[in-house]
Amino acid sequence: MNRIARSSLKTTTTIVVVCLVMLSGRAQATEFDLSLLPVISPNLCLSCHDVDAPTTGDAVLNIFGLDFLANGRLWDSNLAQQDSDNDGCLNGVEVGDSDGDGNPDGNVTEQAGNPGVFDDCGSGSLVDEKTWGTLKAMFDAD
Ligand SMILES: [Ca+2]
Ligand SMILES: [Ca+2]
Ligand SMILES: [Ca+2]
Repeated sequence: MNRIARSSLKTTTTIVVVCLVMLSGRAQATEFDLSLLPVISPNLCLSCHDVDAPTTGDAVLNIFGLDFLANGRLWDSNLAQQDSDNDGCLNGVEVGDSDGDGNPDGNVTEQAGNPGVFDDCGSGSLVDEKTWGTLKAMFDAD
C-alpha cells in the first residue's frame, strides 16, 4: 500500500470510529449533559437542541449546544460569559448562573431565556450583565 492510500484508510477509519462513538449512547449523553446545567427549567432539552425530545436521528444542536460541545461539554465561567445566540444576554444570565460556577444565581429556579434561541431574556444591557458577572466573579474569588 502506498503512503497516500494508507493515509486515506487511516482517515476513513478515524471518521468511522468518531461516528460510532457519537451514535452510541447519544440520548444518555444528552441527559448527562443536561444535568451539568445548574438551571434547566423550562427549556430542558431545548436549551441545547432544536427539538424538545431529541433522539439519535434528530438531536440537532442549537447554537448554544454547539458552543457547549466546543467548550468540551462543560458548563463553566467561559461558557457563561459568551452570548451564543447573540441576543444581548450572556449565556450565564439566560441559564440563571451568571458566573458559571454551577450554582444558580440566588434562588433562581427558571432560566431567564433560552441560551440557544434569540429571545427576550429580560431587561438590562449586555454591558450591565458583563459588569455584574465580573463583579460577582471578583467576590466569588475571595
Ligand atoms: Ca444569549
Ligand atoms: Ca453561580
Ligand atoms: Ca436567548
